[in-house]
Amino acid sequence: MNILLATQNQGKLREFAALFKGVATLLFPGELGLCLEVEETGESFAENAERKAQAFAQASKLPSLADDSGLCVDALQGAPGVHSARYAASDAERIARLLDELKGCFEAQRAAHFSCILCLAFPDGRVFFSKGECHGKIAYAPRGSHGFGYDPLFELPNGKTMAELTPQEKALVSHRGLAARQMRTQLGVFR
Ligand code: ITT
Repeated sequence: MNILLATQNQGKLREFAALFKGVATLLFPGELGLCLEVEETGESFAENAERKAQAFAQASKLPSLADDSGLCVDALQGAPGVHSARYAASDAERIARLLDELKGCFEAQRAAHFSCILCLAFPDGRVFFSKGECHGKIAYAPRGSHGFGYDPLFELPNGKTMAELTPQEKALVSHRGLAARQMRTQLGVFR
């Protein structure tokens, strides 16, 4: 089955290529000369994932898989959440802003989780969802060089940040890995 990945995020693209290896043939928007800017005006990850998946499925006439994800911090009442990508202009600035907002927050107040909703949309309008969450806390300083986004600041229960995990280790525990495995199970039914 050919599936178009409805994302412009290079970090997500790399992870999906590994997560769906052998299950589906993934196509990337660039390969099809497709450049779509979908406004993420939804108030939930699910709404935004569906918006992106539907837009790409309609434009390409191919089954399209979108990921809407983000980091939810307890002490910030779930922020940055659906606004994670727009929290600041670059990964470094997003990390700096988060550290700044958590200044003075002790260990117990730094709980956070990554959330990921996947939506697979078919050109005929059918949509399928899967979900994954990964719980941990916000470190006091960034560590590690793997991954992308907030990974260097997200500390897992084993004491390592997500950016200190290899891509294979991240796939086993991450919000995206969990959601992808759930979607892969559903794809078994669709094939
Ligand atoms: P697309 O909409 O094109 O897929 P995006 O980066 O705008 O790309 P989102 O709106 O879903 O995607 O924003 C998710 C943001 O949350 C992302 O840009 C990162 O900053 C953060 N994020 C999501 N998953 C992450 C992960 O596995 N590791 C670190 N940060 C992550």
